[in-house]
Amino acid sequence: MEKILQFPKGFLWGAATSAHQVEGGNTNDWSEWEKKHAERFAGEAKNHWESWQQERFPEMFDPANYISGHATDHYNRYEEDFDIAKSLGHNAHRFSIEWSRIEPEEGKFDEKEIAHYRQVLQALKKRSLEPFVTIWHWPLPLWLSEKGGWEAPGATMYFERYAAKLAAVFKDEVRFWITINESQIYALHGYTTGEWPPGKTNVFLYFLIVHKLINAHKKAYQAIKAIAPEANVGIATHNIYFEAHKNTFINRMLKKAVDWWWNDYFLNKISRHQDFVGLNNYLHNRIDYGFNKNENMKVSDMGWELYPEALFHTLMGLKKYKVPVYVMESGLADADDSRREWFIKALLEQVYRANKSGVDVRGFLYWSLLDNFEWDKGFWPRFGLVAIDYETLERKIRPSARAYAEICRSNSLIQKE
Ligand code: IFM
Repeated sequence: MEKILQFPKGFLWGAATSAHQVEGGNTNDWSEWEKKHAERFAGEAKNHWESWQQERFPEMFDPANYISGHATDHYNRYEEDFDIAKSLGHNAHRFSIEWSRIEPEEGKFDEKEIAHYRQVLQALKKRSLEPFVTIWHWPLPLWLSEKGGWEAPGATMYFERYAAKLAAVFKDEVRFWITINESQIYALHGYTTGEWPPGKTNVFLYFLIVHKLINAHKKAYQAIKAIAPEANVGIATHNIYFEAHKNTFINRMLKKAVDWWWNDYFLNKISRHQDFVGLNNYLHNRIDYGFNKNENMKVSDMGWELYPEALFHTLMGLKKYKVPVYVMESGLADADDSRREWFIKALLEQVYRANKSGVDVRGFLYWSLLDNFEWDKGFWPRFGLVAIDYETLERKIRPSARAYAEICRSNSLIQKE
């Protein structure tokens, strides 16, 4: 038996990227961090990954894997990449603007780079791809990291000024602004585990930075709306489905606590300063008198559980905010493309289910359009609809991308029962 799941008219379909992960040639606090830590990351890989991962991805032992370098050279090849997106039936695309390019020196905006991103936006428009523009997807300009990054007294003001500049120069081209990508993940890795720049392990700073980011979003929201009142402004939140296994009292209480802090705290604080919620969802965390008690029946190359229902539950958790929701990221690392088609279809069944259950989901952006630089993991995880040969920079469309294209083009999914 087959059933056709029809998505709402005007639903936005596409994929996402971020500047530092695909552009190449960036100089910022992340590129400095890479140079300092590449040898260590390569040396530590044997303790971090299971033997099946070490066998399949020996690149993880090579320090070069951890240097973003020319990445996919998307900075120069965006036209070719958008042609591919268009050929795959996409009608939307999410990307980020690199702060260190726009403001390489404190208070000095680079007109050449502004012109570059204008061309990027025009290239999207020419192909009828609706841009979703992320203002900040993690790296900081060197001048700001030298002042202490988000700890610097003026950090919120610097961000507001940068966001206002983007709104002023691109107000006619951009309808959807995402101020901050995954504040939770940034604060966690930068300030508690110390795995990411600035490499701090200080819980006090962690809470301080979360609150600075809340403030930064609110200020940027107000600045953008003052310049472009019609613009839609929100964040991309990294929400996790915390499941209280067997519904016991203790598991329910643990779930309540982590939902409150991880999934809802930031969104509650900005609830009067958002026109939509952007959801990034990858994770399910089963609570059974402790966290991460997942069954892991199916996993991605990174060992993350493939549990599509997590997307339904995280979407349902956003209903209370009473604004439209866009899935800004969901996807998997799957180098041999053996699970991607199944996973995308299973995710979309959950989006459909959430829509039917009253969540106003208006778009789905797969992570990612291209294979890219996965931060401290480097290049070996392959998230792309399009495979990149990092030697030749040749692009190859994966079969799963063609299956996703049929869904995008028909605005529907055939469900086999
Ligand atoms: O690659 C990242 C992206 O930068 C933010 N969201 C999660 C993705 C996969 O880890």
